[in-house]
Amino acid sequence: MHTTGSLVLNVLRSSRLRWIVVGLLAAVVLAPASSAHASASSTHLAAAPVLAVALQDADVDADQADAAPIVKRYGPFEPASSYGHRFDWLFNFITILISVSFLLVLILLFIPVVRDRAKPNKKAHFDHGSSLADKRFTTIVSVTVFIVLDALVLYFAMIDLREGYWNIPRGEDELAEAYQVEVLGQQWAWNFRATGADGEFGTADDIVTINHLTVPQNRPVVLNLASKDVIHSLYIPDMRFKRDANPGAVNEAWFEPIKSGDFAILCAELCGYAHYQMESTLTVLPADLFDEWEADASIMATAGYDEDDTEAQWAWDFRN
Ligand SMILES: [Cu+2]
Repeated sequence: MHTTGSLVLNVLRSSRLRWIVVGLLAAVVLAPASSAHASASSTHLAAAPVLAVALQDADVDADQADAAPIVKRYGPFEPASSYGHRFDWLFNFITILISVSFLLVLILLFIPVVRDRAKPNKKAHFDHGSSLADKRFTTIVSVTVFIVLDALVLYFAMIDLREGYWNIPRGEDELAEAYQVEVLGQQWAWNFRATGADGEFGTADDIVTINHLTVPQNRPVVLNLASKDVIHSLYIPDMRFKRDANPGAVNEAWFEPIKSGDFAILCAELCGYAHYQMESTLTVLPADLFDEWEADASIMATAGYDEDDTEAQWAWDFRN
């Protein structure tokens, strides 16, 4: 207790540390006040199409009512997409590679520290390593490390990108099997649009939702991403998926869910003070349930379609 007390006193005596303590206390006191302000401003989103709210309610019915709530996890978790294991493998590979290198460097540093430690009558000798032999040794070690670590990681990363992340289903045959979605980011919500039963974007039966995307299991989900205002980034950790949504451009991406259930969707680009409100839900339904859901949602969308609501008609020609 005595040492804890004197430590606190020492901290308060040091002027720089004192300000850090004051800052931390201020952060603790002010944090609840600022989040209250943010949620008060979220009422702006009430202007979003009524249809989306209706659909959100609709897909929580019957089949979804007993679905488990999203579990907040902090730590490694199994990928839920067909290419997720690739990125996990690469991540583990890099972690092991740099851990081994780190240990090796520590050992190499430790050997001379122990071997050449201070002894009576032994004087330290300073060497700037400027001889030709030293330069040669340094060059060989640097080039070897670069080739073994960086080039190897780059090589595996390129394979995963080419065969996984960049391998977007293209062409009529592949697209016919895929589920197409247009994603429009805005401060602070995700707008999702699917074609509905007619397979065409920009028609009355488009399934438009806010902060909730429903997709089929075991079918590629092909996405077009854009933004209304600033840069956002669609992030679905379980799918090992992340892609930016930029204003003035349409980005293409894809993933294939191999597990059904509810998963978290986030925005991974700090896009303003209510950035956190973009937390959304991805629902992956097995094929039969999905077909039912799609048919229902399409009918409801047609029923709720309002020609005059131009703000809700943001579809574009799907890019692929
Ligand atoms: Cu955002």
